[in-house]
Amino acid sequence: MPSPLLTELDRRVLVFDGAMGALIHAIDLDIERDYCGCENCPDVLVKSRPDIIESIHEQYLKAGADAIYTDTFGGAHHILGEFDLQDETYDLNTRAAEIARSVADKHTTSDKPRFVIGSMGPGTKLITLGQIDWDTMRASYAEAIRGLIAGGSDAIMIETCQDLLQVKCAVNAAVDALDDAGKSPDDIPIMVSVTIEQTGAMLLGTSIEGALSALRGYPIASLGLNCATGPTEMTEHIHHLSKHWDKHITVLPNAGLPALIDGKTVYPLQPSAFAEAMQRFIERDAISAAGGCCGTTPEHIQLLTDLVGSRAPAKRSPTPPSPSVTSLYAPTELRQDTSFLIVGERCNASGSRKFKRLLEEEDWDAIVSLAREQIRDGSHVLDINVDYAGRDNASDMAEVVSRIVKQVDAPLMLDSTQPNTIESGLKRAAGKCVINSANFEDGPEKFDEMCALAKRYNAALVIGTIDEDQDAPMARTAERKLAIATRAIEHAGRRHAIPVSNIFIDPLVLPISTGMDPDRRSALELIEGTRRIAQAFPDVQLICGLSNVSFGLKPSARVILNSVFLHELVEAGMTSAIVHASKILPLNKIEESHKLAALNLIYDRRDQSLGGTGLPTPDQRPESVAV
Ligand code: THG
Repeated sequence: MPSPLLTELDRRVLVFDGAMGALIHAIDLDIERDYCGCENCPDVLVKSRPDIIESIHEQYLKAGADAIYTDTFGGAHHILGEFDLQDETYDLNTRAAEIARSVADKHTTSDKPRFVIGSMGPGTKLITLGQIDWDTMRASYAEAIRGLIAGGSDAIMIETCQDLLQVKCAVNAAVDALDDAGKSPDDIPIMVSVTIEQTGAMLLGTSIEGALSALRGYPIASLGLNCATGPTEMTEHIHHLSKHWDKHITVLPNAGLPALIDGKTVYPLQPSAFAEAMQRFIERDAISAAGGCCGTTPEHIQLLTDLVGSRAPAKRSPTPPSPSVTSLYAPTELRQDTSFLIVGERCNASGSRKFKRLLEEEDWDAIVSLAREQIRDGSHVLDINVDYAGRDNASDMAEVVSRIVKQVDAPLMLDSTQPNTIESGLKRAAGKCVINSANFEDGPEKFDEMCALAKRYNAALVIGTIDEDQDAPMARTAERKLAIATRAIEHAGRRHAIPVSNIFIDPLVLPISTGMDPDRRSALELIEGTRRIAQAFPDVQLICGLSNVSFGLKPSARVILNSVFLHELVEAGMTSAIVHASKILPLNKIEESHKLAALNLIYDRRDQSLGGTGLPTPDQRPESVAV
């Protein structure tokens, strides 16, 4: 059954309720009797004092609220654990939802249905800060959500979010819990509300642009803001969502910025000023739901209801943000206007002697420095490859990623042949990552496994043009590169709903310096393959591991060949490359004769001058492959 809440949200602007904590605190409660000895755990009141929670719901519904939040802000297993109440997780959530449900049903009329929103707060432990891990948090939220669903919630609201990893984890918990209950996010929508501090970013530094990029692609019905500030400070962020987010927007500010008066926290914004500020969001930004957070009262909600009336949401035509990946902080567009997306290659155990040594020595600080150095040299994204026989790769990935995400402002490309190594990184990167890579070499099952990871963690995905062909799995001709790319894009789209702009096709750079005859055409087949794939799929990203082309040549020759080859590839439609950024020269810095020599090699023009570059002539190889 389509969600009644979503149907109503399409029809009119809804008013959500206001603060619960302050109304509870206003009542003189006994720590032993009412809080069961758990001071500061309002979640327990649904058992010990349901009358209080009922009366707060009553007050908001009487004030006209269309939806009320369950008293479960701290109701997940890992949060209740701080009070030794973890075993009550399911019961407390069920009970809280049942209480809200019965009061909401009592106030429901044919022209004004009332809704129950299952609330889930962030808790006190964040994955990005290493205070809890993904699996523990996911199980914890899933249990709470099963209770919220059993008690009759109309929606799951992941609210007051500070860490994108927590949001991604909670969304996955919700999808799983809904699935267990035989439901989908179309029946019981998943809503997300992030908290942007006065600094202009989430607690861990994420901008609204970063949050939007990292969360777009999840099956969430709404994205909005709550807490931390009053409406005024939310203006720019809401405006950004209004311009670029194509689903519902919810706004629940505090009653202004708090002031400390006589030792008490006071929220200054009066109901009329609050409602006026919200009116601007409704009219100008076409938000779908308005309510209040800290410091708001039933009076605030009453004025808001009067003002909203039964108006329909304003119209807007959001433009989707450009395809991007993100660090913990901000997005990086996948299409770079005057350049290509530069992916730093050096954090790679088989691509850098230095990185391999640092990994052996477990010198994590120096690894972070190497990552940072690449950003300074111009990389937009960092490739991370810790595959190394004899070490625990998943654990190395965890160490490296959890450090880099906090200390370097760069989106990550997690590079491994093993899904569990990649997942270990995904569980620790708050932003939107790229998975490197999937292919059909071991059949569609392993390919599907990588696609499933891309979906679960909302990551982009590199796909190499390799298939099950036993004799020659790697596509060597332009034609096969296009054929495998086509199969991969269609498969990922049809089976996994991965949009084409989230896919990087890697048409495979092979060394042209081996001296072996079949390798001579590799570069030009790659250029032609790139051209055909870019033409057939204008929105797909194209990537390659550039330095592979010149394996075995001496360093000065590699710089020339790599740089000239990259230029040809970008002309043909390559949008991204894994490179050593400081070793790419602009063409005007390369001597004409050297450039010509590189082009002769790339296009397999035999018997042509090589201009003293140290590059082998096509018919000289391999003797001159001097390193
Ligand atoms: N496609 C995709 N991913 C990839 C590759 C690819 N990931 C790994 C690799 N290929 C791209 N990365 C590198 C990294 C380093 C080098 C080449 C490719 C390299 N390193 C020097 C060498 O081996 O001679 C070492 C330099 C040093 O020790 O500092 O050339 O194709 N999707």
